[in-house]
Amino acid sequence: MFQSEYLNRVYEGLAQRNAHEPEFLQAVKEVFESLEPVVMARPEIEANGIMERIVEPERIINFRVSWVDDAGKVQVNRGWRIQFNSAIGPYKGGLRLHPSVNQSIIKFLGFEQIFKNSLTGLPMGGGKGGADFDPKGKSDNEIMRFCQAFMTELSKHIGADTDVPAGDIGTGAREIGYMFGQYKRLRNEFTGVLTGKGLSYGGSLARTEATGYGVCYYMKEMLADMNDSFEGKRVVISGSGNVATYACQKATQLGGKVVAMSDSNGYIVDENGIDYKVIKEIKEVKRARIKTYVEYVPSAKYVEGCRGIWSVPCDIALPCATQNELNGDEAKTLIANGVKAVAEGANMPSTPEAVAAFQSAGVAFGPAKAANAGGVATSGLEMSQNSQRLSWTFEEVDAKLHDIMVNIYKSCKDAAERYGMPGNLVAGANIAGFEKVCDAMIWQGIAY
Ligand code: NDP
Ligand code: 2IT
Repeated sequence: MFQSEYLNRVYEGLAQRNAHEPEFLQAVKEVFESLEPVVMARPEIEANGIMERIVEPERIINFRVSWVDDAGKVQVNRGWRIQFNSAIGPYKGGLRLHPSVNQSIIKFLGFEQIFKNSLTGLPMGGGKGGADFDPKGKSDNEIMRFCQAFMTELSKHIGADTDVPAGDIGTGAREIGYMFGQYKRLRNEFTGVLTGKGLSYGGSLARTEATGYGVCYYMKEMLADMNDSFEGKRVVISGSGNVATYACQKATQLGGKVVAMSDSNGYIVDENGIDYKVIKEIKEVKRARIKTYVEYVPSAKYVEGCRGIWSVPCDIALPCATQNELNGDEAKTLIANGVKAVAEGANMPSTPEAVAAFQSAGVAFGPAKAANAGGVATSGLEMSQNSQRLSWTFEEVDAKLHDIMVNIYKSCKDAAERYGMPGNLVAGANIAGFEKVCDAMIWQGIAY
Protein backbone atom coordinates (compact mmCIF):
# COMPACT_ATOMS: atom_id res chain seq x y z
CA MET A 1 0.00 0.00 0.00
CA PHE A 2 2.83 2.44 0.91
CA GLN A 3 6.36 2.44 -0.49
CA SER A 4 7.73 2.61 3.02
CA GLU A 5 7.86 -0.82 4.66
CA TYR A 6 7.64 0.91 8.06
CA LEU A 7 4.39 2.72 7.18
CA ASN A 8 2.93 -0.51 5.78
CA ARG A 9 3.71 -2.39 8.98
CA VAL A 10 2.23 0.31 11.23
CA TYR A 11 -0.89 0.77 9.09
CA GLU A 12 -1.58 -2.95 8.73
CA GLY A 13 -1.35 -3.50 12.47
CA LEU A 14 -3.64 -0.53 13.08
CA ALA A 15 -6.17 -1.72 10.49
CA GLN A 16 -6.29 -5.14 12.13
CA ARG A 17 -6.72 -3.77 15.63
CA ASN A 18 -9.36 -1.22 14.53
CA ALA A 19 -11.16 -3.06 11.72
CA HIS A 20 -14.49 -1.70 12.95
CA GLU A 21 -13.37 1.95 12.81
CA PRO A 22 -13.63 2.97 9.12
CA GLU A 23 -13.58 6.75 9.59
CA PHE A 24 -10.50 6.57 11.81
CA LEU A 25 -8.65 4.36 9.31
CA GLN A 26 -9.66 6.68 6.45
CA ALA A 27 -8.13 9.67 8.25
CA VAL A 28 -4.91 7.81 9.15
CA LYS A 29 -4.44 6.46 5.62
CA GLU A 30 -4.64 9.92 4.08
CA VAL A 31 -2.07 11.30 6.53
CA PHE A 32 0.30 8.34 5.99
CA GLU A 33 0.09 8.76 2.19
CA SER A 34 1.21 12.37 2.55
CA LEU A 35 3.96 11.59 5.07
CA GLU A 36 5.65 8.91 3.02
CA PRO A 37 8.46 11.17 1.70
CA VAL A 38 9.04 12.62 5.19
CA VAL A 39 9.29 9.18 6.81
CA MET A 40 11.71 8.05 4.07
CA ALA A 41 13.88 11.17 4.48
CA ARG A 42 14.05 11.11 8.29
CA PRO A 43 15.12 7.74 9.79
CA GLU A 44 14.73 9.13 13.33
CA ILE A 45 10.95 8.91 12.86
CA GLU A 46 11.06 5.11 12.76
CA ALA A 47 13.86 4.95 15.36
CA ASN A 48 11.62 6.81 17.81
CA GLY A 49 8.50 4.82 16.94
CA ILE A 50 6.73 8.05 16.06
CA MET A 51 4.16 6.61 13.66
CA GLU A 52 3.03 3.75 15.92
CA ARG A 53 2.77 6.21 18.82
CA ILE A 54 0.96 8.96 16.95
CA VAL A 55 -1.92 6.67 15.89
CA GLU A 56 -2.64 5.48 19.45
CA PRO A 57 -4.57 7.96 21.61
CA GLU A 58 -2.77 8.81 24.86
CA ARG A 59 -6.07 8.18 26.63
CA ILE A 60 -9.66 7.20 25.75
CA ILE A 61 -12.32 8.02 28.32
CA ASN A 62 -15.65 6.34 27.63
CA PHE A 63 -18.53 6.86 30.00
CA ARG A 64 -22.24 6.46 30.68
CA VAL A 65 -24.40 9.57 30.69
CA SER A 66 -27.76 9.11 32.45
CA TRP A 67 -30.37 11.84 32.56
CA VAL A 68 -34.13 12.19 32.99
CA ASP A 69 -36.32 13.46 30.13
CA ASP A 70 -39.35 15.74 30.46
CA ALA A 71 -41.66 12.73 30.71
CA GLY A 72 -39.70 11.50 33.75
CA LYS A 73 -38.12 8.62 31.83
CA VAL A 74 -34.47 7.70 32.38
CA GLN A 75 -32.30 8.07 29.27
CA VAL A 76 -28.79 6.67 28.82
CA ASN A 77 -26.17 7.85 26.31
CA ARG A 78 -22.56 6.99 25.60
CA GLY A 79 -20.00 9.74 26.13
CA TRP A 80 -16.35 10.00 25.07
CA ARG A 81 -13.33 12.19 25.51
CA ILE A 82 -10.30 11.11 23.55
CA GLN A 83 -7.05 12.75 24.62
CA PHE A 84 -5.06 11.96 21.52
CA ASN A 85 -1.76 13.83 21.67
CA SER A 86 -0.32 16.36 24.13
CA ALA A 87 3.14 16.80 22.56
CA ILE A 88 2.72 20.52 21.84
CA GLY A 89 0.11 21.63 24.39
CA PRO A 90 -2.96 20.73 26.45
CA TYR A 91 -5.51 18.59 24.58
CA LYS A 92 -7.88 20.81 22.63
CA GLY A 93 -10.88 20.03 20.46
CA GLY A 94 -14.65 20.08 20.25
CA LEU A 95 -17.51 17.98 21.59
CA ARG A 96 -19.93 16.47 19.07
CA LEU A 97 -23.51 15.68 20.07
CA HIS A 98 -25.17 13.66 17.31
CA PRO A 99 -26.88 10.24 17.23
CA SER A 100 -24.23 8.95 14.78
CA VAL A 101 -21.35 9.50 17.24
CA ASN A 102 -19.25 6.41 17.96
CA GLN A 103 -15.63 5.72 18.87
CA SER A 104 -14.47 5.63 15.23
CA ILE A 105 -15.86 9.11 14.56
CA ILE A 106 -14.39 10.63 17.73
CA LYS A 107 -11.01 8.99 17.00
CA PHE A 108 -10.89 10.30 13.43
CA LEU A 109 -11.77 13.78 14.66
CA GLY A 110 -9.19 13.62 17.47
CA PHE A 111 -6.48 12.40 15.09
CA GLU A 112 -7.16 15.20 12.58
CA GLN A 113 -7.17 17.71 15.43
CA ILE A 114 -3.51 16.95 16.30
CA PHE A 115 -2.28 18.24 12.94
CA LYS A 116 -4.85 21.03 12.63
CA ASN A 117 -3.93 22.47 16.01
CA SER A 118 -0.25 22.27 15.15
CA LEU A 119 -0.87 24.21 11.91
CA THR A 120 -2.39 27.13 13.86
CA GLY A 121 1.04 27.82 15.38
CA LEU A 122 -0.54 27.93 18.86
CA PRO A 123 0.39 25.54 21.69
CA MET A 124 -2.52 23.08 21.58
CA GLY A 125 -2.52 19.28 21.56
CA GLY A 126 -5.22 17.17 19.93
CA GLY A 127 -8.42 15.90 21.53
CA LYS A 128 -12.09 15.37 20.77
CA GLY A 129 -15.21 14.17 22.53
CA GLY A 130 -18.94 13.89 22.36
CA ALA A 131 -21.92 11.62 22.83
CA ASP A 132 -24.51 9.76 20.76
CA PHE A 133 -27.14 12.17 22.11
CA ASP A 134 -29.58 13.71 19.63
CA PRO A 135 -30.33 17.34 20.52
CA LYS A 136 -33.07 17.58 17.87
CA GLY A 137 -36.54 17.91 19.33
CA LYS A 138 -35.29 18.15 22.93
CA SER A 139 -36.54 20.90 25.24
CA ASP A 140 -34.13 23.43 26.76
CA ASN A 141 -34.48 21.66 30.10
CA GLU A 142 -33.63 18.30 28.59
CA ILE A 143 -30.55 19.80 26.91
CA MET A 144 -29.52 21.30 30.26
CA ARG A 145 -29.95 18.04 32.17
CA PHE A 146 -28.01 16.12 29.52
CA CYS A 147 -25.16 18.68 29.50
CA GLN A 148 -24.97 18.63 33.31
CA ALA A 149 -24.83 14.83 33.38
CA PHE A 150 -22.20 14.78 30.63
CA MET A 151 -20.02 17.35 32.43
CA THR A 152 -20.35 15.51 35.76
CA GLU A 153 -18.05 12.81 34.42
CA LEU A 154 -16.07 14.93 31.93
CA SER A 155 -15.06 17.40 34.67
CA LYS A 156 -12.80 14.74 36.23
CA HIS A 157 -10.62 14.65 33.13
CA ILE A 158 -10.33 18.24 31.86
CA GLY A 159 -8.89 21.56 33.04
CA ALA A 160 -7.56 24.85 31.68
CA ASP A 161 -4.01 23.42 31.52
CA THR A 162 -5.00 19.81 30.81
CA ASP A 163 -7.75 19.57 28.23
CA VAL A 164 -10.02 22.34 26.93
CA PRO A 165 -13.14 21.18 25.04
CA ALA A 166 -15.31 23.38 22.79
CA GLY A 167 -18.22 23.14 20.33
CA ASP A 168 -18.74 20.95 17.27
CA ILE A 169 -21.88 19.50 15.63
CA GLY A 170 -24.80 19.84 18.06
CA THR A 171 -22.74 21.77 20.62
CA GLY A 172 -23.13 25.53 20.39
CA ALA A 173 -23.31 28.47 22.79
CA ARG A 174 -26.29 27.04 24.70
CA GLU A 175 -24.66 23.67 25.41
CA ILE A 176 -21.27 25.21 26.28
CA GLY A 177 -23.07 27.49 28.77
CA TYR A 178 -24.77 24.60 30.57
CA MET A 179 -21.52 22.61 30.64
CA PHE A 180 -19.51 25.56 31.96
CA GLY A 181 -22.11 26.18 34.67
CA GLN A 182 -21.90 22.58 35.79
CA TYR A 183 -18.08 22.53 35.79
CA LYS A 184 -18.03 25.64 37.96
CA ARG A 185 -20.57 24.16 40.35
CA LEU A 186 -18.59 20.92 40.71
CA ARG A 187 -15.13 22.49 41.02
CA ASN A 188 -15.86 25.93 42.47
CA GLU A 189 -13.44 27.27 39.89
CA PHE A 190 -13.94 29.98 37.26
CA THR A 191 -11.35 29.05 34.63
CA GLY A 192 -11.03 28.86 30.87
CA VAL A 193 -11.86 25.15 30.86
CA LEU A 194 -14.08 25.42 27.77
CA THR A 195 -13.99 27.71 24.74
CA GLY A 196 -16.89 29.06 22.73
CA LYS A 197 -18.23 30.55 25.95
CA GLY A 198 -20.79 33.39 26.02
CA LEU A 199 -19.34 36.90 25.90
CA SER A 200 -20.57 37.73 29.41
CA TYR A 201 -18.58 34.92 31.06
CA GLY A 202 -15.20 34.74 29.33
CA GLY A 203 -15.99 34.04 25.68
CA SER A 204 -14.02 35.68 22.88
CA LEU A 205 -15.50 38.03 20.34
CA ALA A 206 -15.36 36.48 16.85
CA ARG A 207 -15.19 32.86 18.10
CA THR A 208 -18.74 32.24 16.82
CA GLU A 209 -17.80 33.51 13.37
CA ALA A 210 -14.23 32.16 13.32
CA THR A 211 -14.49 28.80 11.55
CA GLY A 212 -16.65 30.09 8.69
CA TYR A 213 -14.61 33.29 8.32
CA GLY A 214 -11.38 31.28 8.45
CA VAL A 215 -12.51 28.96 5.63
CA CYS A 216 -13.13 32.03 3.44
CA TYR A 217 -9.79 33.63 4.40
CA TYR A 218 -8.06 30.40 3.41
CA MET A 219 -10.03 30.24 0.13
CA LYS A 220 -9.11 33.88 -0.52
CA GLU A 221 -5.40 32.88 -0.40
CA MET A 222 -6.01 29.88 -2.69
CA LEU A 223 -7.79 32.12 -5.19
CA ALA A 224 -5.14 34.85 -4.96
CA ASP A 225 -2.53 32.28 -6.01
CA MET A 226 -4.60 31.75 -9.16
CA ASN A 227 -4.83 35.53 -9.65
CA ASP A 228 -8.48 35.31 -8.76
CA SER A 229 -10.88 36.30 -5.96
CA PHE A 230 -14.41 35.72 -4.62
CA GLU A 231 -15.65 38.66 -6.71
CA GLY A 232 -18.66 37.63 -8.81
CA LYS A 233 -18.28 33.90 -8.03
CA ARG A 234 -21.16 31.48 -7.46
CA VAL A 235 -20.62 29.73 -4.12
CA VAL A 236 -22.32 26.56 -2.83
CA ILE A 237 -22.11 25.84 0.92
CA SER A 238 -23.45 22.60 2.40
CA GLY A 239 -24.86 22.64 5.92
CA SER A 240 -26.52 25.56 7.68
CA GLY A 241 -24.96 25.32 11.12
CA ASN A 242 -22.28 27.40 12.79
CA VAL A 243 -19.58 26.93 10.15
CA ALA A 244 -21.86 27.26 7.10
CA THR A 245 -23.68 30.37 8.38
CA TYR A 246 -20.56 32.49 8.88
CA ALA A 247 -18.90 31.11 5.74
CA CYS A 248 -21.98 32.45 3.94
CA GLN A 249 -21.59 35.87 5.58
CA LYS A 250 -17.86 36.18 4.78
CA ALA A 251 -18.10 34.78 1.21
CA THR A 252 -20.78 37.40 0.52
CA GLN A 253 -18.70 40.21 2.10
CA LEU A 254 -15.77 39.19 -0.11
CA GLY A 255 -17.91 39.61 -3.23
CA GLY A 256 -19.22 36.07 -3.81
CA LYS A 257 -22.85 35.05 -4.30
CA VAL A 258 -23.93 32.10 -2.14
CA VAL A 259 -26.58 30.32 -4.22
CA ALA A 260 -27.25 27.15 -2.20
CA MET A 261 -27.16 25.84 1.41
CA SER A 262 -28.55 22.69 3.06
CA ASP A 263 -29.39 20.68 6.15
CA SER A 264 -29.64 16.90 6.48
CA ASN A 265 -33.14 16.93 4.93
CA GLY A 266 -32.65 19.05 1.79
CA TYR A 267 -31.25 22.19 0.21
CA ILE A 268 -32.33 25.67 -0.84
CA VAL A 269 -31.37 27.56 -3.99
CA ASP A 270 -31.57 31.35 -4.03
CA GLU A 271 -30.28 32.81 -7.30
CA ASN A 272 -30.26 36.30 -5.76
CA GLY A 273 -27.74 35.24 -3.10
CA ILE A 274 -28.57 33.80 0.32
CA ASP A 275 -28.77 36.32 3.15
CA TYR A 276 -26.89 34.81 6.13
CA LYS A 277 -29.13 36.77 8.54
CA VAL A 278 -32.13 34.71 7.43
CA ILE A 279 -30.18 31.47 8.01
CA LYS A 280 -29.11 32.77 11.44
CA GLU A 281 -32.72 33.54 12.35
CA ILE A 282 -33.93 30.09 11.18
CA LYS A 283 -31.13 28.07 12.79
CA GLU A 284 -29.96 30.02 15.85
CA VAL A 285 -33.20 31.67 16.97
CA LYS A 286 -36.02 29.43 15.73
CA ARG A 287 -33.98 26.19 15.66
CA ALA A 288 -36.04 25.29 12.57
CA ARG A 289 -35.32 23.50 9.28
CA ILE A 290 -33.76 25.12 6.23
CA LYS A 291 -36.88 24.54 4.17
CA THR A 292 -38.54 27.42 6.04
CA TYR A 293 -36.16 29.77 4.13
CA VAL A 294 -38.76 29.92 1.32
CA GLU A 295 -41.23 31.50 3.78
CA TYR A 296 -38.77 34.39 4.20
CA VAL A 297 -37.67 34.49 0.54
CA PRO A 298 -40.51 33.22 -1.69
CA SER A 299 -38.41 33.48 -4.86
CA ALA A 300 -36.04 30.77 -3.51
CA LYS A 301 -36.73 27.06 -3.97
CA TYR A 302 -36.37 24.09 -1.63
CA VAL A 303 -35.38 20.61 -2.83
CA GLU A 304 -35.80 17.51 -0.65
CA GLY A 305 -32.61 15.40 -0.14
CA CYS A 306 -29.35 17.01 0.97
CA ARG A 307 -26.92 15.41 -1.49
CA GLY A 308 -28.46 17.05 -4.54
CA ILE A 309 -26.77 20.30 -3.49
CA TRP A 310 -23.62 19.22 -5.39
CA SER A 311 -25.55 19.36 -8.68
CA VAL A 312 -26.03 23.14 -8.31
CA PRO A 313 -23.48 24.76 -10.68
CA CYS A 314 -20.85 26.86 -8.88
CA ASP A 315 -17.30 28.24 -9.08
CA ILE A 316 -16.51 27.65 -5.40
CA ALA A 317 -17.75 24.78 -3.19
CA LEU A 318 -17.45 24.84 0.61
CA PRO A 319 -18.64 21.58 2.20
CA CYS A 320 -19.50 22.59 5.79
CA ALA A 321 -21.82 19.83 7.12
CA THR A 322 -20.19 16.52 8.03
CA GLN A 323 -17.75 13.71 7.09
CA ASN A 324 -18.03 11.93 3.73
CA GLU A 325 -20.83 14.20 2.53
CA LEU A 326 -19.23 14.64 -0.92
CA ASN A 327 -18.29 11.49 -2.88
CA GLY A 328 -16.38 10.82 -6.11
CA ASP A 329 -19.45 11.03 -8.37
CA GLU A 330 -20.59 14.26 -6.75
CA ALA A 331 -17.09 15.70 -7.20
CA LYS A 332 -17.24 14.78 -10.90
CA THR A 333 -20.60 16.57 -11.21
CA LEU A 334 -19.10 19.69 -9.60
CA ILE A 335 -16.12 19.49 -11.99
CA ALA A 336 -18.37 19.02 -15.04
CA ASN A 337 -20.28 22.12 -13.90
CA GLY A 338 -17.08 24.17 -13.78
CA VAL A 339 -16.03 24.29 -10.10
CA LYS A 340 -12.63 26.03 -9.72
CA ALA A 341 -11.86 25.74 -6.03
CA VAL A 342 -13.02 23.72 -3.01
CA ALA A 343 -12.23 24.33 0.68
CA GLU A 344 -13.45 22.04 3.44
CA GLY A 345 -15.26 23.70 6.36
CA ALA A 346 -16.41 20.39 7.81
CA ASN A 347 -13.97 17.70 8.96
CA MET A 348 -13.20 15.15 6.20
CA PRO A 349 -16.32 16.01 4.14
CA SER A 350 -14.78 14.76 0.87
CA THR A 351 -14.25 11.03 0.37
CA PRO A 352 -10.79 9.95 -0.87
CA GLU A 353 -12.34 9.45 -4.34
CA ALA A 354 -13.65 13.03 -4.31
CA VAL A 355 -10.25 14.45 -3.29
CA ALA A 356 -8.55 12.44 -6.06
CA ALA A 357 -11.11 13.65 -8.62
CA PHE A 358 -10.56 17.32 -7.69
CA GLN A 359 -6.80 16.99 -7.72
CA SER A 360 -6.60 15.21 -11.06
CA ALA A 361 -8.94 17.77 -12.65
CA GLY A 362 -6.72 20.61 -11.43
CA VAL A 363 -9.36 22.03 -9.06
CA ALA A 364 -7.68 23.93 -6.19
CA PHE A 365 -8.40 21.92 -3.04
CA GLY A 366 -8.02 23.15 0.56
CA PRO A 367 -8.22 20.28 3.08
CA ALA A 368 -10.17 20.51 6.32
CA LYS A 369 -7.31 20.45 8.80
CA ALA A 370 -5.95 23.63 7.21
CA ALA A 371 -9.07 25.37 5.88
CA ASN A 372 -11.23 24.99 9.01
CA ALA A 373 -8.46 25.61 11.56
CA GLY A 374 -9.72 29.15 12.20
CA GLY A 375 -12.23 27.87 14.76
CA VAL A 376 -9.74 26.15 17.02
CA ALA A 377 -7.20 28.94 16.42
CA THR A 378 -9.69 31.45 17.81
CA SER A 379 -10.38 29.07 20.68
CA GLY A 380 -6.64 29.34 21.33
CA LEU A 381 -7.03 33.13 21.35
CA GLU A 382 -9.92 32.76 23.81
CA MET A 383 -7.61 30.73 26.09
CA SER A 384 -4.97 33.47 25.90
CA GLN A 385 -7.52 36.15 26.82
CA ASN A 386 -8.79 34.04 29.73
CA SER A 387 -5.24 33.57 31.06
CA GLN A 388 -4.58 37.31 30.82
CA ARG A 389 -8.05 38.12 32.22
CA LEU A 390 -8.52 40.53 29.32
CA SER A 391 -10.85 40.72 26.32
CA TRP A 392 -9.72 41.87 22.93
CA THR A 393 -11.96 43.71 20.46
CA PHE A 394 -13.68 41.97 17.57
CA GLU A 395 -11.30 43.69 15.15
CA GLU A 396 -8.20 42.52 17.06
CA VAL A 397 -9.34 38.91 17.16
CA ASP A 398 -10.47 38.94 13.53
CA ALA A 399 -7.13 40.42 12.42
CA LYS A 400 -5.23 37.70 14.33
CA LEU A 401 -7.49 35.03 12.80
CA HIS A 402 -6.82 36.43 9.34
CA ASP A 403 -3.03 36.39 9.90
CA ILE A 404 -3.20 32.82 11.21
CA MET A 405 -5.12 31.62 8.13
CA VAL A 406 -2.65 33.36 5.77
CA ASN A 407 0.23 31.70 7.66
CA ILE A 408 -1.42 28.28 7.55
CA TYR A 409 -1.85 28.63 3.79
CA LYS A 410 1.82 29.60 3.43
CA SER A 411 3.02 26.68 5.59
CA CYS A 412 0.95 24.19 3.56
CA LYS A 413 2.18 25.58 0.27
CA ASP A 414 5.78 25.67 1.45
CA ALA A 415 5.77 22.11 2.85
CA ALA A 416 4.26 20.76 -0.38
CA GLU A 417 7.02 22.48 -2.37
CA ARG A 418 9.80 21.28 -0.04
CA TYR A 419 8.76 17.69 -0.68
CA GLY A 420 8.32 18.07 -4.44
CA MET A 421 4.51 18.23 -4.58
CA PRO A 422 3.83 21.88 -5.46
CA GLY A 423 0.18 22.90 -5.17
CA ASN A 424 -0.80 19.76 -3.22
CA LEU A 425 -2.29 21.39 -0.12
CA VAL A 426 -3.43 18.01 1.27
CA ALA A 427 0.17 16.78 1.45
CA GLY A 428 1.36 20.23 2.56
CA ALA A 429 -1.10 20.42 5.46
CA ASN A 430 -0.31 16.91 6.67
CA ILE A 431 3.45 17.46 6.47
CA ALA A 432 3.51 20.93 8.04
CA GLY A 433 1.15 19.84 10.83
CA PHE A 434 3.14 16.68 11.49
CA GLU A 435 6.65 18.15 11.59
CA LYS A 436 6.17 20.18 14.75
CA VAL A 437 4.39 17.38 16.65
CA CYS A 438 7.03 14.85 15.57
CA ASP A 439 9.90 17.07 16.73
CA ALA A 440 8.20 17.69 20.09
CA MET A 441 7.62 13.96 20.61
CA ILE A 442 11.28 13.19 19.86
CA TRP A 443 12.52 15.92 22.24
CA GLN A 444 10.27 14.73 25.05
CA GLY A 445 11.45 11.11 24.91
CA ILE A 446 9.52 7.88 25.00
CA ALA A 447 7.17 8.06 27.96
CA TYR A 448 3.97 7.36 26.18
P1 NDP B 1 -23.74 22.53 13.57
O1 NDP B 1 -24.34 21.53 14.48
O2 NDP B 1 -23.86 23.96 13.88
O3 NDP B 1 -24.29 22.32 12.08
C1 NDP B 1 -24.15 21.11 11.44
C2 NDP B 1 -24.79 21.21 10.06
O4 NDP B 1 -24.46 20.06 9.30
C3 NDP B 1 -26.30 21.26 10.11
O5 NDP B 1 -26.78 21.99 9.02
C4 NDP B 1 -26.65 19.79 10.00
O6 NDP B 1 -27.96 19.55 9.50
C5 NDP B 1 -25.63 19.31 9.02
N1 NDP B 1 -25.36 17.87 9.25
C6 NDP B 1 -24.92 17.29 10.39
N2 NDP B 1 -24.84 15.97 10.26
C7 NDP B 1 -25.25 15.70 9.02
C8 NDP B 1 -25.39 14.51 8.28
N3 NDP B 1 -25.09 13.30 8.82
N4 NDP B 1 -25.82 14.62 6.98
C9 NDP B 1 -26.10 15.84 6.45
N5 NDP B 1 -25.99 17.00 7.11
C10 NDP B 1 -25.58 16.93 8.37
O7 NDP B 1 -22.21 22.10 13.43
P2 NDP B 1 -20.96 22.97 12.95
O8 NDP B 1 -21.36 23.94 11.91
O9 NDP B 1 -20.24 23.44 14.15
O10 NDP B 1 -20.05 21.83 12.30
C11 NDP B 1 -20.11 21.49 10.91
C12 NDP B 1 -18.83 20.78 10.51
O11 NDP B 1 -17.71 21.65 10.73
C13 NDP B 1 -18.51 19.51 11.29
O12 NDP B 1 -17.83 18.60 10.44
C14 NDP B 1 -17.53 19.99 12.36
O13 NDP B 1 -16.71 18.95 12.84
C15 NDP B 1 -16.75 21.02 11.56
N6 NDP B 1 -16.03 22.04 12.32
C16 NDP B 1 -16.66 22.83 13.23
C17 NDP B 1 -15.97 23.82 13.90
C18 NDP B 1 -16.63 24.77 14.84
O14 NDP B 1 -15.96 25.68 15.32
N7 NDP B 1 -17.92 24.64 15.13
C19 NDP B 1 -14.53 24.00 13.70
C20 NDP B 1 -13.97 23.17 12.66
C21 NDP B 1 -14.70 22.22 12.03
P3 NDP B 1 -29.13 19.06 10.50
O15 NDP B 1 -29.51 20.26 11.30
O16 NDP B 1 -30.19 18.57 9.60
O17 NDP B 1 -28.53 17.97 11.35
O1 2IT C 1 -13.11 20.60 14.61
C1 2IT C 1 -12.75 21.62 15.25
O2 2IT C 1 -11.66 22.15 15.06
C2 2IT C 1 -13.68 22.17 16.23
N1 2IT C 1 -14.78 21.67 16.40
C3 2IT C 1 -13.27 23.36 17.07
C4 2IT C 1 -12.46 22.91 18.26
C5 2IT C 1 -12.12 23.98 19.26
O3 2IT C 1 -11.49 23.59 20.26
O4 2IT C 1 -12.45 25.15 19.08
